[in-house]
Amino acid sequence: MPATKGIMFTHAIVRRPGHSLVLGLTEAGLGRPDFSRALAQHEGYVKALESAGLHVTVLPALEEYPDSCFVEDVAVCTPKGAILTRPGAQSRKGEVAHIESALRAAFDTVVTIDEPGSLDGGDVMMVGDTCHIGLSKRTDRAGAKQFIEHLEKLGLKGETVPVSSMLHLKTGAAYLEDGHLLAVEAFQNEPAFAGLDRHLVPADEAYAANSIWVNGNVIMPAGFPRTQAMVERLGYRAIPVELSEFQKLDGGASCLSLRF
Ligand code: CIR
Repeated sequence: MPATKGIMFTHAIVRRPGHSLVLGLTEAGLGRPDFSRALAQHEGYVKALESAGLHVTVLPALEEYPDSCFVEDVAVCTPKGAILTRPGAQSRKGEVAHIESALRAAFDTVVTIDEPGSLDGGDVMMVGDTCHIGLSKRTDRAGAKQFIEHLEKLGLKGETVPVSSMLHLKTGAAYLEDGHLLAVEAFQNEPAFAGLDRHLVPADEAYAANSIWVNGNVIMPAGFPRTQAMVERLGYRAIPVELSEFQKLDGGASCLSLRF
């Protein structure tokens, strides 16, 4: 396992999917998720986080918000404080109020992104003390500007990256610490990532770019053998988890938790 300099996570927050999950936003064209299978996959995901050493807080399902299990989008956790976001999708804006108390219990500093800006946590990828912020269909310049101002007050930095052809920045890129970036081909020549060692996932395994580093482990979707072999060659312990029902809603390994 590479000797990681820097962060170690101790906690994660997840939210159980509700039956309304089947009504979640999607552009994947893979059909509707099966609720029972999604619930079982979510339990497997929680076990994976625990096996990577995290204490996991499981929040109750919110039936009024079909996409609310994708907790990553409603907040960004940094070592210096948490930032509550203002999601770009109208149907998701109300989710933020429901995560606030869990974050206030864990962080001394909690700040907010306010109207008119919008920002989804799935567009924020932290590399050392710099957050790369995807400008996407969900995250706009006003949201990114507020976010960068918060980061600077916390002693961190932020810079924007254009994101097209995918939902969020982390739909197609995962920082695995130690200078390693797992990414889809679209980010092959992205100047913002010039200082990182890019490991490109095969085009037919693009979904596996949405993976997460957790304390030397990489939690990744099951069924992507070449990406898994690449991750293992880099010295990480790969933890594959079944995520097919969340893939149907454009969500993956990073979207389902907040790690800190
Ligand atoms: C959405 O469209 O908002 C959800 N169906 C999927 C969110 C996935 N989140 C993420 O990539 N961080």
